[in-house]
Amino acid sequence: MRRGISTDFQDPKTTTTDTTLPDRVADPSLANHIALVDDDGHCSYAELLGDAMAWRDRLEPAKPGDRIACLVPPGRTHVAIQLGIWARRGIAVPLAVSHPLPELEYVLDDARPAVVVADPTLPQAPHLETSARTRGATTLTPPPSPRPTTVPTPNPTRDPLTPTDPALLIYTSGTTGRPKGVLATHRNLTAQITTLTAAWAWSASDRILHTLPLHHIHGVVNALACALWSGATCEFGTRAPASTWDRLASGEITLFMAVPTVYTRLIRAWEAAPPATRRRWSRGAARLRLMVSGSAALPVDTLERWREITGHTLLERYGMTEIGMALSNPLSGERRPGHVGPPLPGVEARVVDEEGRPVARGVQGEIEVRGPQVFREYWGRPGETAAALRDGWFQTGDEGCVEAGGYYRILGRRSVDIVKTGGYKVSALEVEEVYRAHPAVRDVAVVGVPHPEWGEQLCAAWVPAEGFEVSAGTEMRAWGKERLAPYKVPHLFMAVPDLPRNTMGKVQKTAVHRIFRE
Ligand code: MLC
Ligand code: AMP
Repeated sequence: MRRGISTDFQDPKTTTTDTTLPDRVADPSLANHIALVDDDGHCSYAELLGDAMAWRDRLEPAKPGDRIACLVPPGRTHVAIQLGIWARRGIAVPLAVSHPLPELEYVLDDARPAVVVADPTLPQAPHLETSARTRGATTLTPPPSPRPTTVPTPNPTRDPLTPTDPALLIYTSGTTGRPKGVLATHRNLTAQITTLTAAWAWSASDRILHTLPLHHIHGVVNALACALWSGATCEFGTRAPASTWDRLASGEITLFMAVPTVYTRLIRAWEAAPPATRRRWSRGAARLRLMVSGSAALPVDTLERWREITGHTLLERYGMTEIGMALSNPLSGERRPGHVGPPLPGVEARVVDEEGRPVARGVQGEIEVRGPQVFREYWGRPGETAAALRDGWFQTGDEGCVEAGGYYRILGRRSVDIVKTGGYKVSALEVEEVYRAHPAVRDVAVVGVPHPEWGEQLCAAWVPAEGFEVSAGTEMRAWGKERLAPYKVPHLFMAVPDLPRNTMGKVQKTAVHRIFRE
């Protein structure tokens, strides 16, 4: 039985590939270190574990391997629930707090959680609870703040967590329409985390400003899990650019990670600020040790402007929900603009042709990735899991090439129907399917058009149904927001008499692109 904070996790005195994130969090030497900072204050690793053990007990109805869904905003409660789920050997299914009910119900139907935890202050919570109960799940509500003091109690009858236990189910859009659940085991997560903590030299003296959502790996793994693994402090901040700048300039933050859209917004806020504020922000931000960009291509002019403002050359890296991070510019050494660097330690990557044969340096092809960080399966979709892997290599669907020094460059995507907007991946087919149900829509084609802020912006060309008036774009957006995640709703709508088609009758997406670009 373990000393110290909790007996539920293994002693991490020596970290191996079998050490799990909860083991690390339970390291007694961290007990008094600040783990998290959120709107309610800060908590130590001991307090976080106390909360986690209380959640382990509250999640009683769940058995090992059960899915437990969590609709709780980023902060101490969210993290404690995640650790409590793992203490029960359950699978954490983080739900997006920005999603409307139909998106959340889709995840309930697909993941079939045994327990759903919903924060009652969120507008979707009462409806989600009803939907969850209708589907046979138990619903739980976090206690209101301030939290009661929790005393961790060991649970000696519980089976210990094993590295091959499934840990995390993240929903991500794919080429086949509705989102798929990407299942990672604890061993996958350990591999994803340890390659980053080593490559970016995380330590217990780090403090990250965390402004990312917790239903995607950028926020869950790269920012939160790496901080907890390292015994560092994770501070949850707001997305408002001025408050982000103030925290970056505070002198307390050592690390920051964001998608390119956020850097673009921070640059805009800096340019609009008075000279004294600019000087304070720039001076303060220069003191961070590392700033990272990822989840979408970082435009070279954004990288250069950020360098002028803060003195930091953003470290750009490349990853994916299914594989964690695969390629990264170095912490020390050349961070090459427009490139995502060589493979991270422990990750194998290559570029292949249509037949899966590796191509020569400089030649464009599909990027494939192999290694212990690659996910276990698409939840409930064995056929799609098998199709995504070729001889153990995961086919990313991204096009790239390898250049001098082994640095990769991302050149595009195989499918025109995958769009990256503000760092979120969206399936154009899924959006089209939803809009086809609109009574005024006879047909619709959705594309991602290059955009200075969003990277790509979703645009929809639609054919009005006979007898219906053309709805305004704002009405179309409002209709979509009731059914889709906000970032899946096109920003631009254009009514057209017909969609451009080829001789086979297939919609020509490049022609639809042209409509919006022109
Ligand atoms: C919000 N909106 C978006 C959007 N986010 N539209 C398109 N794309 C997006 N990403 C909508 C809002 O609903 C709103 O509509 C309008 O745009 C303006 O919203 P906002 O309030 O200004 O946006 P905000 O809520 O601040 O969100 C912007 C953002 C967010 C950039 C902070 O999109 C975000 O957190 N992105 C990060 C996503 C992420 O973590 N990706 C990682 C995936 S993992 P209206 O009509 O109300 O005005 C991965 C692997 C890897 O990719 O390599 O990391
Ligand atoms: P997701 O499926 O949400 O995990 O998104 C993964 C996708 O984001 C990848 O397949 C890439 O298309 C894209 N991506 C991530 N990082 C980068 C980057 N640095 N440059 C270009 N695209 C990126």
